Amino acid sequence: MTSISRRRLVFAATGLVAAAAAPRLAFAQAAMAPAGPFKLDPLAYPANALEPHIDAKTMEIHHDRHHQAFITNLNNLAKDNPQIAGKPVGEVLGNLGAVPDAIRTGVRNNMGGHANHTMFWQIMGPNGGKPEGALLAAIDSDLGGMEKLQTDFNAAGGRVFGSGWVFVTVSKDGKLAIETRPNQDNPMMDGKRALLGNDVWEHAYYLNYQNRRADYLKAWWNTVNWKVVGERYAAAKAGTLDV
Ligand code: MN3
Repeated sequence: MTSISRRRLVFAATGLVAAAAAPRLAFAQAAMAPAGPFKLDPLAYPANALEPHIDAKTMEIHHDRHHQAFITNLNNLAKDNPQIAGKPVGEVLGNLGAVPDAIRTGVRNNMGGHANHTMFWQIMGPNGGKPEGALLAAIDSDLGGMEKLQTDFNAAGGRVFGSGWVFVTVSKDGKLAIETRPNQDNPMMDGKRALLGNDVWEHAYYLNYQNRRADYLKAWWNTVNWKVVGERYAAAKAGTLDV
């Protein structure tokens, strides 16, 4: 057999396998991501990029399954209520009273979850640097500096009973505060924005930390991307930060 015909055979065999596998793969992808206006953005870094602070398996399950579930639920809600996808997320969550009664709780939980997790993936990353400039000045003046921010934020996150989030919020005039929210509520629901936040639902840390939420809260600071947080701070003050 010449090398050309051998190559053809290999190609043909590979093509057969690919052809046989294609419909099933397409079906699996369709089942995971039904058509709809809401989409899950891929992580901007590999799932293992935040190790050892957050392990790759936790990142994969958290992003690909937990966040995807919010997207799937939103797309199901949008089938009969396409208006929920017609405005920026921050606008919908900022005026939940305008959402029909029948879907308000679903939108609150799932769009809140979508917003919270979109922010969460954005503000983490490898080689996160340090806060600088106007952001650092605001942390110093409003939160008593970086050390006090971390101590108070970790304490607040430790006090969340059940599932929820701990945030540094930013008000319209740029003032920072440490606040918590239950479930998937988001500061946009009362006219503020999340500058940064940490997920203290058990799914965010249980594989690696089990019941040691305090250790997770402490280690999590190593994952914060301060460049992105600085950009979010500028956008929040300019009124252009959506989620
Ligand atoms: Mn989560």
